[in-house]
Amino acid sequence: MRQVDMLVVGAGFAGLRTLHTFRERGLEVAVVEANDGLGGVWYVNRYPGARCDVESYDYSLSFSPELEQEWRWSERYATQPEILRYVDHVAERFGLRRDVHLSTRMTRAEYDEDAHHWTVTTEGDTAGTWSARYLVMATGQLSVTKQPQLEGQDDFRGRILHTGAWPHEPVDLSGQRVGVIGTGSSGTQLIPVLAREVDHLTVFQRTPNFSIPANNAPLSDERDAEVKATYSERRERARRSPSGLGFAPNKQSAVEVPEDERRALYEEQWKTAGFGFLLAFYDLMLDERANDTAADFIRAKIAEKVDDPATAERLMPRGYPFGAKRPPVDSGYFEAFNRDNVDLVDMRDTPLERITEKGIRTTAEEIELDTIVFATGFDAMTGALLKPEIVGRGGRTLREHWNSGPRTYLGVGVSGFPNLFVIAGPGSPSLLSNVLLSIEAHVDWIAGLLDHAAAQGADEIEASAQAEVDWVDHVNERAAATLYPKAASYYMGAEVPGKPRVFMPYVGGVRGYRRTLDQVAGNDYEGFVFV
Ligand code: N01
Repeated sequence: MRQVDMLVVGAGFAGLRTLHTFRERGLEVAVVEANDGLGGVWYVNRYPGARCDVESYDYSLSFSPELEQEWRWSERYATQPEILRYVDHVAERFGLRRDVHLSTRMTRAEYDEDAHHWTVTTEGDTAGTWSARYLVMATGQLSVTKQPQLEGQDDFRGRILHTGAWPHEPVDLSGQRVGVIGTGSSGTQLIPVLAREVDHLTVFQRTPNFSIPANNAPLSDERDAEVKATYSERRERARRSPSGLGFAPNKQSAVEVPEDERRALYEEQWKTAGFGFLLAFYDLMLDERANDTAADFIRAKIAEKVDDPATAERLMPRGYPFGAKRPPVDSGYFEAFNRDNVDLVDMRDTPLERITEKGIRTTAEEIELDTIVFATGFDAMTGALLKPEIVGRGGRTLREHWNSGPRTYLGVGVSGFPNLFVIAGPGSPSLLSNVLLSIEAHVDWIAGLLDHAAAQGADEIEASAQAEVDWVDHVNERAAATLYPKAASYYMGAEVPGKPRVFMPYVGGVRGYRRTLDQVAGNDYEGFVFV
């Protein structure tokens, strides 16, 4: 049995930051990673067009000023290969690789109540058993792909790909007839790029999306110098902002400003803000009338961009508030439908009946395809946490504990599962924030928590049952006061049939959440029990 102080599951940004931080603090840390490379989502989401929709300067690690200064991002929004190069650079620079066990999947973990440690089983290259005082789940929120099991799928003679598990070798789709199922962030990034490459592209849309233009651009040396001269202020602004993206919320209400002023502001945000468009007015996610003004604006933009009025109409989202499903940030998504080689199949009018040998049959026709791409997303937020068997106090599994939805205290600890910590998971701002900033905040806060335990000579840290109940209630109350629950989104667990419908991330914002974390720490980490 291998003994370590801390076993970290996952070698994406969260796992690597955890490894670095706790190794620096003198703990013996090992990371196990199921993939055969570092980078988590950025290692596997290699589809053409994949890029981050948070600005590069903000979607990067902040713990090392030297790292900040030496890395040169090339574009406002970095592509997946560039982010992966950054991950490799970070791993090299801080000597992280030596403690990462690749191609090694954690399958089971059981808490030993007498010894106060976790016994963890792994399969793969470093198969075996581990004993660790602390178990950190840095498994990501979007790492288990949702692979639809459509009727006839095995009959298809062509190739089936998934955006979230894209092959590592080059995929040449030129001259092919390709079908893409799914129009979330992955689909909207992929579609305009594929449209230029393939012979014919058919997009199968189930729910239209409110997509915002990225306005991506290369970063000049002047811009780079400007950001780097005041990087710490930029980071601080991000930490104090609701989303962790640094946008100061507009304190005006969308329904209280005169129409021409509102329109002018939307126009300006449309050209510059990317994801920040959601913060054009403070009440967009609070008041349906306010939200309608943004939704109408976006629908009008779709009408402007798409030449064929019937196609434009089918691409216009209706029936749920803008922002309640995570809005994609695109580069030429709607414009792609103006191409002669791109067709839209609206699955609300003509549902998909089955996959055939030759392609996809809808209720209206059979569409012949060489390749089908599933851009169908992930079992979000809880997928990777519930995949392995995690057995806590009294033999109770995490799956049992979470059978009506995820329950955490502050998104960090779980009652009944001592010394287990989750990074940027359910119950924290997580996917509603700049997740890199949220990851770093969690790692640093857990470091303080462990120091506090050490100062008391405690071997065991556990969220109390009451603290967890109160936090889950608070998470739900905050969500219920917004428009978020009004869409069938993956925030709500709606993406996987049968998954409990509860709102999973914390909508209270990065700034408010940080205040809560500070308060809890200041009150001797109240809500945690130290033994
Ligand atoms: O997945 P999604 P994604 N039959 O769940 C459709 C992050 N991300 O991979 O809406 C037919 O958003 C589904 O339809 P519906 C980002 O956080 C970031 O695109 O359920 N259709 C939807 O259209 C993002 O939000 C970047 O009706 C089916 C699509 O597939 C998250 O990852 C880039 C279906 C799934 O959309 C997930 O994005 C990419 C079925 N059986 C991703 N099942 C950045 O830029 C699903 N759909 C950082």
